[in-house]
Amino acid sequence: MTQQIPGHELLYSGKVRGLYAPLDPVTGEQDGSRLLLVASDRVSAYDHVLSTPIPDKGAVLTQLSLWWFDQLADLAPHHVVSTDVPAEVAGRAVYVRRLRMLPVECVARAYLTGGGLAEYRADGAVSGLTLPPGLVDGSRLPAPVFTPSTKAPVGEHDQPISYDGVVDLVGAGLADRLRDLTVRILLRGNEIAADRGILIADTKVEFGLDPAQLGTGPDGEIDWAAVDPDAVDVVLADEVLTPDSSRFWRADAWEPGRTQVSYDKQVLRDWLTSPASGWDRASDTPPPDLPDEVVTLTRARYVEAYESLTGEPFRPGGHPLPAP
Ligand code: PZK
Repeated sequence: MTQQIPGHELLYSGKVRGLYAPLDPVTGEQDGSRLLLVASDRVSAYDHVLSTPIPDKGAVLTQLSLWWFDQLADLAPHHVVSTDVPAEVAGRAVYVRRLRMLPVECVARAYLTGGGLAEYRADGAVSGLTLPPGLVDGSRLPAPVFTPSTKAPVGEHDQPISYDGVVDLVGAGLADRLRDLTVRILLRGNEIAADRGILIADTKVEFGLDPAQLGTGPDGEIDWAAVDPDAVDVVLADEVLTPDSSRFWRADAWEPGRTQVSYDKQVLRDWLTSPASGWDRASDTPPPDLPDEVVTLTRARYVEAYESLTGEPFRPGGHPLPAP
């Protein structure tokens, strides 16, 4: 299922990505300071990982994340160390600093939909924050809100938690840093994306701390609340502002009051739920293979998102053309 990479040991595999530890070529021991984060071409829809890959999806998302890290560099340091990766994952992997990850999924929402909308309909609030009345699916919020969740084990869904829940997990100082950084990242993302015709409804980011600044090694329990939040860098990790970590909408099609069209996955969802697929979403059966047209159109959507946002042509290897 998950790819083997010579000289690396697989540590975790998510639905569509894998995390590897590079091994010392002499001792065969893990290099405790770095990880290789690999994005595959797999795509998920309706809680299934589809059997048909989307060519170049892993490279598009990796290159887009790298571009965003650069756009966000004045807000937060990031974990990327090098893009010089093994040939079998070229363009779709990065070496990163091995951090101690904070046990919170940091979510911010600029528009109301999905789980946030469900909470609002039930309580008039999201993550304990009361919102104005009359909001509908797709409404822009008066200001982005921090709606964190706990990290669920692979295969399970994250559970929303209140801000006080984050304070209990990491202490008041780190909780405030996480909220502030997450909201600023979404604000900056939308400032940039708005000029390119894209709305970023919400996003999930993850942060880690440098073990060297904690006085601990790569393993062992950490009392997060005992960390002085002003004595450590809160490092932006994982991927950032990609279509897998965020909801992208086309600005010109935004119409509050209905489910918005997904920038990347709409073609795929429409086909899966059409009679043409022969698939019943409510059944326990896996979705069928995708037809070539759906694959081609979905790939084009990912490439279009990359090119619209960055203003640069997508190149699978991520390498600029040599100067003439
Ligand atoms: C880390 N994940 C999530 C991502 C997966 C799982 N820089 C880092 N240091 C230590 N740990 C992580 C990171 C990062 N990024 C990320 N889990 C741990 C994840 C991709 C594939 F299977």
